[in-house]
Amino acid sequence: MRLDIHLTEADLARALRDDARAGLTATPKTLPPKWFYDAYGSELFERITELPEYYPTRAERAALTTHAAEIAETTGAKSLVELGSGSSDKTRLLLDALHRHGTLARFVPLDVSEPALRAAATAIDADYPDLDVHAIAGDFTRHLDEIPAGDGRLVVFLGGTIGNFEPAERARFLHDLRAVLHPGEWFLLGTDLVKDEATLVAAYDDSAGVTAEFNRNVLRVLNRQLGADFDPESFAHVALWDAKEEWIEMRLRALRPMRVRVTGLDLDVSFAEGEELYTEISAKFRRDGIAAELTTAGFEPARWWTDPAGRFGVTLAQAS
Ligand code: AVJ
Repeated sequence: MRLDIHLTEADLARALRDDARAGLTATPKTLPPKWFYDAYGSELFERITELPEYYPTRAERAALTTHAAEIAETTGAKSLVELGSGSSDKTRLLLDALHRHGTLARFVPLDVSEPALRAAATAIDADYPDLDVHAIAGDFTRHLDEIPAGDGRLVVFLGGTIGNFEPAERARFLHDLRAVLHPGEWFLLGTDLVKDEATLVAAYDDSAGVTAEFNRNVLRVLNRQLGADFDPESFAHVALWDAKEEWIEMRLRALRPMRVRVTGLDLDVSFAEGEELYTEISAKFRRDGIAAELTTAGFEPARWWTDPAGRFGVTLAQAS
C-alpha cells in the first residue's frame, strides 16, 4: 500500500485559520462544512448514517447493491478512484463487483482526513490482497491532479457530498475533474434527490439530536484548534429547506448575545441574540439537472439508477 500526503497538518491548520477568519468576519457569518470532520465529527457522521430519518446512505447503498455488477460490466474499470472516501464502506460493493468482473487492479481513495484514509486504505489493502492500494491525503477541490495517471479509470463521488458545493463551485469541480480524465473514462456520481420538505428536514433535524451535535461540533473544532471559547450549548441547531435553491441549509443560531474570543486568530467575534452562523448547504437534485450539469462539464450521462423508492440517484457518465 502507498499513501501520498498532499495535505500536511500545517496545511490543514492554515486552511482552517483562513476559513475561520474569512467566515467569522463575513455577513452573514459562515464556516465551511469540511471542518465538521475531526475524529468526533466523523464518528457523529457515521451515527447520522444509521439514524431512521437519514435515508441517503441506505438509499444509495440499495441502488449500488442492485447495480454494482452492471457498473462493473459497463465500465470494465482497471482503477477505482474514490473522492472523499471517508470509511469507503459502500465502495466495497463496487470493489467486489469490479474484482469479480476481473478488470480491477488498483484502488485510489482520496480524502482530507488522513486518519480516516489510513484506516480505510489499510483495511481494504488487507481484504483485497491482489489490489494495488494507492491512497491520497488531499482535498478534492485542489488535488485532482495527484490522481495517478492511467487509463480505464472510474472516479466515484458518493454519498451526495457534491451537494455541499454551491452551484458555481460545483460547475468548477466537474470541469476540473473532466480535465484530468481521458475521453472514455468514467464518473459515478451519487446525488440526493428533491422530495417532500418534511422528509428532507427530518433527515437534517433528527429526533435524537445527533445532527445538532454534529453541527455544533464545528465550534468545538474551533475551540480546540484555534483556542476559541465558543459555548456550543448556547447555539441552537437549525435545518431548513430552501425551496427556491433546492437545498437544505444548516445554521447555528445564537441563543443569547455573545462575544467569542478566538485567541489563535487574535479575533473577537460578536453574536447578536438570534444571529445565525451558516454551516452547510446540502443541495438536492433532479435527474435532468444532473444530466445537464454533467453535459456542460464535458461528460456524457450514460446510465441512471435510483433506490426502489426513488429517493437517491446514481449517475454513470463517460468523459466525452
Ligand atoms: C456527507 C455531505 C453527504 O449533506 O447529507 C449529514 C453531511 N450533514 N447531515 C449531507 C450531513 C448533516 C452529508 N454529506
